[in-house]
Amino acid sequence: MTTDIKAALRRQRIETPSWAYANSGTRFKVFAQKGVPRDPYEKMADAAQVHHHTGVAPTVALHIPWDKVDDYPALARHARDLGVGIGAINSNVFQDDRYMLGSVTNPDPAVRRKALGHLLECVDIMDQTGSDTLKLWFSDGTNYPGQDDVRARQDRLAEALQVVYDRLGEGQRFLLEYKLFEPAFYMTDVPDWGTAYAHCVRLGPKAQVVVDTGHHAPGTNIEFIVAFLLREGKLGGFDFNSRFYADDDLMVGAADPFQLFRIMYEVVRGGGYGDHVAFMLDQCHNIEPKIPGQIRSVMNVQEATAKALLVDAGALAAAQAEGDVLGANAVFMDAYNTDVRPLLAEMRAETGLDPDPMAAYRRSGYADKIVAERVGGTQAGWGA
Ligand code: AOS
Ligand code: ZN
Ligand code: ZN
Repeated sequence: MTTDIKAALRRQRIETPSWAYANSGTRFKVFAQKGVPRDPYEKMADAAQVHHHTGVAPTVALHIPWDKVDDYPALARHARDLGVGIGAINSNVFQDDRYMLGSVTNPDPAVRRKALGHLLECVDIMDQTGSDTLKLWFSDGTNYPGQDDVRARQDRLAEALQVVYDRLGEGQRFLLEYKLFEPAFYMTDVPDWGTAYAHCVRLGPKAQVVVDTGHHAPGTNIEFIVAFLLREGKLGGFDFNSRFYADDDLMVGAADPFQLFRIMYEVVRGGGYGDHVAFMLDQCHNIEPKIPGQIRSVMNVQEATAKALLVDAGALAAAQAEGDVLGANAVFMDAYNTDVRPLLAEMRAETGLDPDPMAAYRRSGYADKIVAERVGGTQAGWGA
């Protein structure tokens, strides 16, 4: 059993986001850190460190235009030379003045064309980098009742999604992300999984839903959404993070490790623990150092996964069939309450990694090296 679990954990792939290595903050203050990358090439180098020490983070998500370069194949080659690949391409139709009233749902057709042009450019970048996944998040929505026609906005969204869908090549897909609120306050055009799901179902198999764990109302049963989407073949992946209040983008598994376990259990139970559900991190490290922040997050996902894999499926099914409420719950909690850190340490050692990735990174001297080397130029920041 432990051998199977270790083998499954060895196969896990967790994608880190390029923007996690850049400076970030709140609308009140960005606290710049020394040694932060100055361009996408340096972001790839930092991501490679996370993979080097954990062994399970072989891809990096790009965000366009934050990671805009002249030569995408060269960026992909650079990443490959460092031991990592390009993961999902994240589009950005929320930072241009013209998107004040929306991007693909904007009442002005010229603005809609501009937004669509960007999304198509992102598919071009997928072609050039070998990425197979486009991640679509729209900040579109309205602030006041009556501000725009809610129904017409859905039509405009569907129209744009169809064009992007038709442009996807063989082996490419897009993931549609939903978010309850923000930046729009009254109405968001893709506010929940149901909306994202309905659009994806209409489009076909290359359109799937991505669950950003921070994008729900407090108390939402996210694992139910996961179970449902998996059952329908529509769960494309996760943007993992933690929230206390809203879209806080804190380290995954930090605020509510039990929730992360429950989510991972449904992933395992629903057969989503394979290649097609992408485990991506979508986090910002505002006050903690970035590379170890990502390493910690990867380890948190691994721990939740190990616990999910430990659930005794036979004993659970038997207790459930007998209507043994307390027995079933005990089987579930036994797995959650198991300390899986020794198992993970063992698994890492068996693959030639240091059993303690955090300590290994600290000892590596990489943090001091980038502080010394990365002088001059402009540090990358969230949004630039
Ligand atoms: C925004 O709230 C979403 O989480 C998106 O995934 C976004 O593109 C990403 O967080 C980068 O800002
Ligand atoms: Zn996200
Ligand atoms: Zn978010």
